[in-house]
Amino acid sequence: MKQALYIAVFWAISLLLPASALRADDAVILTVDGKLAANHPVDFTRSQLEAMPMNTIVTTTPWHDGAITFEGVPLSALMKHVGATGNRAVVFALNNYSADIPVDEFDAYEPILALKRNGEYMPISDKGPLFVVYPFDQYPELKNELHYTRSVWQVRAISIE
Ligand SMILES: Nc1nc2c(c(=O)[nH]1)N[C@H]1C(S)=C(S)[C@@H](COP(=O)(O)O)O[C@H]1N2
Ligand SMILES: [Mo]
Repeated sequence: MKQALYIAVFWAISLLLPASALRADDAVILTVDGKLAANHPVDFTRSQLEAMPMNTIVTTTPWHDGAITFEGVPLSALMKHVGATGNRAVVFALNNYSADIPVDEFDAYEPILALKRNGEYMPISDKGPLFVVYPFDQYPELKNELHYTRSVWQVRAISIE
């Protein structure tokens, strides 16, 4: 009987919580696969990404007005975390867009996989949940079409080749 009561209580709590609160902690938002130390794909929830060293980039972009503060995981740190051994990262978006980025560039320019823009998580409808952001203002040589094509938003997966 006690067990039935516990089940009823958990069920009642789950109905009261907004779906987003339940999803935030256990939904996989990023999968990294390909040439990795582990011979299998590695999944990340938002909190697992946030447990990694985070970095902030303040920059203008072609898609926003004025300087924006982006916060997220440096792609170089993500590569170390998964033990990437390939030299090319193919970044896939939820809309099936993809772009190739040489892994070297993650060390050279320290782009981040941004989770937040001006302190707020980004919804899918506004370039979230993950957005490859380069420090364009710090390295003006990045302000070209090639690096705009590498600025993948709505990122869902990265394949190391
Ligand atoms: N998820 C996603 N990211 C994307 C794209 C896209 O279609 N989907 N287009 C890319 C390309 S080709 C460019 S040039 C830039 C700029 O896109 P815009 O011209 O639509 O602003 O975003 C890049 N990031
Ligand atoms: Mo483009």
